[in-house]
Amino acid sequence: MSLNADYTDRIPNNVDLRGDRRLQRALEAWQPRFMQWWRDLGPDLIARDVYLRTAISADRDGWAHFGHLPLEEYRWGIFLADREPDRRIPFGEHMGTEAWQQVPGEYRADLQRLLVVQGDTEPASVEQQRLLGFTAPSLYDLRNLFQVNVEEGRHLWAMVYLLHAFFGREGREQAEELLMRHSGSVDAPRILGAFNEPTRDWLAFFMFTYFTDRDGKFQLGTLAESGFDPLSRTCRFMLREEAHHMMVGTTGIDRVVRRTADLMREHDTDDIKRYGGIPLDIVQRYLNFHYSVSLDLFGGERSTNVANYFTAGLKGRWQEERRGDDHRLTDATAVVDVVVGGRIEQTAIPALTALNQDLRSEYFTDCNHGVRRWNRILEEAGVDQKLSLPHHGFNRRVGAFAGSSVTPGGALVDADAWARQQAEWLPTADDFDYVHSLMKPVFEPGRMAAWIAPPATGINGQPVDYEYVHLT
Ligand code: BYC
Ligand code: FE
Ligand code: FE
Repeated sequence: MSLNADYTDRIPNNVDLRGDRRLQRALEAWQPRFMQWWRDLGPDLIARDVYLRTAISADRDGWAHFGHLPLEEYRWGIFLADREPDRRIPFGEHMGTEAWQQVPGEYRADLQRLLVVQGDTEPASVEQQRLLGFTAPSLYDLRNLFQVNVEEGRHLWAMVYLLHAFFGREGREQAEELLMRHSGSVDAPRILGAFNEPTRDWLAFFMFTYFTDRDGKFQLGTLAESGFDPLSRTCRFMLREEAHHMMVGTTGIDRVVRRTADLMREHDTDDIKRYGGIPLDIVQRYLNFHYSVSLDLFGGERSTNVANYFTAGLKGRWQEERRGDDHRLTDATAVVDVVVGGRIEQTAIPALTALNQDLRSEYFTDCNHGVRRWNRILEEAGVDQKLSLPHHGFNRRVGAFAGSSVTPGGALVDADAWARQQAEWLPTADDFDYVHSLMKPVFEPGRMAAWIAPPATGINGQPVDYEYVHLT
């Protein structure tokens, strides 16, 4: 086998790496650093092998391959969705012109910034989740955690490829720095707030994959519209992997809620701690936290950054092509919230500067589907209580509500009132301690921890009691 073929085997790809030796060498130099980072800050629990899905090609049916392998042998590759012939820029001032295959000089800095922010979140989430393996509630869940982790690692590869291939020396430097910032680090934290919060336990993990990975889904959706075609194609492929992360979050919370509801009904009480379940008010507080920090990921409701990205054709709207307007928005206005004189009011601003809110409202609608699912589970179990999303002003650090105290119901209150009631709304030290006390590993095939119901189905048609992970 020639050296070339051997090398392209090491970085599976559909971007013809062999045809670009400089790029190949640059990525070859980055690969061992990635592996070092994975060993240092990736999953701490080392399993013998894990039943993983690996991306092996980008075509519609054949892209995923399942099999047991050690995590370190996962083949992190570079995959772009197929190129659409004659693709046109679907929005902004260049709308209708041919999509770019190279970076337009005037947008270089903005594009690089978007790639770096996107790329920064991927390894951050792996760092946040590194200890969870030790307390997995089942082998099925352990496998899903690892699957999410390797795919977030691949998403880092996706952004590093674009930085290396299109941004020269600066891009390579940025790719290095993606491995040097760390989640929660005091000196070199990750860029966005939510990615510096610890993911302490499995309830937090399910909330994170439901709410924070879902921000990923929506941000990737806007970048999939990008006029910069390689970015668009990369994101289209990433979105297919993201669907699994959504599934892990949605069904994870389903299962917690189901178990909680069953215990409440069986023992006819809300106080299910003594039966080893997670009380619904704790679930609600976790939900309040993860939803609100995820809303911060959309940026401010009024942003010239997002207006510039849109006008330039770099970042579109969710499902841009389905929008019935002119896709330029130069004269349109939109209504956003402002806090003035102790009241929440609405004000009209240019629609372009309100695009973060536009995306956030798409996200809100999607998040609500989950809440409705969980409430149906409660209802079917004969439990009256319901879960709900807190008001979008609740617990915000970014945007119109930063610096204000807003209750989950949407009332503006003073800082004292907030401080008095915060323990009802956000997880308390006691909540963390209690949930932590439940986090005992269950590593016997098919068995589940007592705080969570079994999943309805296994992975890839395998039974729930399949040996998804061999530990030793
Ligand atoms: N924390 O103009 P503004 C994922 C900064 S998740 C800290 O209102 P803009 C994943 C902002 O950078 C998806 N800083 O915001 C999920 C700006 O700084 P500069 C990740 C923040 O720029 C789970 C300033 O505040 N992808 O993939 O319109 C597991 C003013 O901001 C925050 C993306 O985010 C914050 N939360 O929008 C694994 C897509 N929010 O420029 C993976 C790429 C804002 O003044 N990023 N700031 O220095 C973007 O499109 C935009 O940068 C943002 C912010 C949507 C993040
Ligand atoms: Fe990702
Ligand atoms: Fe994800």
